[in-house]
Amino acid sequence: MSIAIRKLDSADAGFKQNLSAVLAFEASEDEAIDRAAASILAEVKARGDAAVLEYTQRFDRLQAASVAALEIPQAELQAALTALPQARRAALQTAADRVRAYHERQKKECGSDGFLYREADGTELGQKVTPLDRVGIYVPGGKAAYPSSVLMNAIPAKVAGVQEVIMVVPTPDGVKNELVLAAAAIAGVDRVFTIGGAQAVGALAYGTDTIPQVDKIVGPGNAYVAAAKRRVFGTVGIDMIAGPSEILVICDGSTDPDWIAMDLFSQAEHDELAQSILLCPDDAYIARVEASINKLLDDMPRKDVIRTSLTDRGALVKVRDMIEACEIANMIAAEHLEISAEEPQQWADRIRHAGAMFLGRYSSESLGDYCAGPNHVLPTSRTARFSSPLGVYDFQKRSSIIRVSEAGAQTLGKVAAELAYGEGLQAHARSAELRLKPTS
Ligand code: HSO
Ligand code: ZN
Repeated sequence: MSIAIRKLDSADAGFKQNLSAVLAFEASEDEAIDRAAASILAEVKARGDAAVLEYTQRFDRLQAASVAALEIPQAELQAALTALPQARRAALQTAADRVRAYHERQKKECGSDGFLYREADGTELGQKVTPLDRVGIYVPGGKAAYPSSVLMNAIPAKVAGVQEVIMVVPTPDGVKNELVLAAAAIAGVDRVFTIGGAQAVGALAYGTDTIPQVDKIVGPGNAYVAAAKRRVFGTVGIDMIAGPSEILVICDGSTDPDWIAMDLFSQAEHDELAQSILLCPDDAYIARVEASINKLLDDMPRKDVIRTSLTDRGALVKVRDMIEACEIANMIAAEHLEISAEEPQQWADRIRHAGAMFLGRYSSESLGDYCAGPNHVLPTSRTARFSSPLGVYDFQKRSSIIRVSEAGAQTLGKVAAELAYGEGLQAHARSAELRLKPTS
């Protein structure tokens, strides 16, 4: 059965509206889910461990005498790593090493040591960068349990200097995902608890007798987890709320169409709501990609997910030329952008909005998902217009440094007092003026 993937042409009247309709995605904010998350959070806040135990029993059918019994000891994490087949363990290690190396470079290049400078009168001003003390990583259970995401969330935290990384992972019926545990061991996660859902978010946000309170919670989860994260924001920091995965491919028609078809599949297979779009100036090439899609789909174990995703949210778009492709790509601001072209750099120079750019035909998006090195936690749903990949900087914060000299207090004191009187704030003005030397 051939697949009914939508075809658009930028030369058609109504193209803009049609493209907007394809892109439209409203994260469903279900009120019932939000209410349920709120009540779970309130219970965990009030009753701590006891509530966590009850919800874990109710939702995950996992019974334990105490929350402490739901912690996986480090020895068990290490054992999961040792028990992996050799090739899988080596791949996990290589991925972790490369992700760590990239994020160490990010720490160095993004000026994590802060700065300090001195003005002529001796006043010193600066910025000090410090890591967060303790971070919680939510790892989903079930179909979205990705060991690679454990690496992508935990490694930048550790590189940033976070002292304690606490991972929570729902473990329905007590069935553990050994690869997730092995990834936690390799990434240097400090503590792992087999809890999940809004109750785990609450435990991390408020702390319980057993689970320490964290400063920030990162990592994707289901709708309850997302609702809970939104609600605890302010008590703790949170990362972005991730939407379905997206890939946008710009191709000049020079890449094997099978490669492009499979790249489109690679994100489509995540989720029925995932989005895969091709932009190409060559009609005949688009037809070849479509033929590849139809040829390759049947062999994919996740073909049903891929078919739904491509039919509901995918598109093959004929553009005027590569320049127009770049303009459309900026509008879409995709999570992943592949520029599969002979001379990708000239097109990459035109891109301003994309979570991650994959340049040249050998840079398949899937390499970025696992082991190229950059983070695979990326802004989705057009948020690449204003946000960035998860990085070391998400686990750091900055403090301003102000060290005013005696001479500086004279000049700044007059300026501050003047403005303070303007705001009607006498104590501010007097505080500055008390430091002024009497003029003789
Ligand atoms: N592409 C996903 C990450 C992932 N892929 C994990 C495979 N495993 C994020 O957009
Ligand atoms: Zn992926």
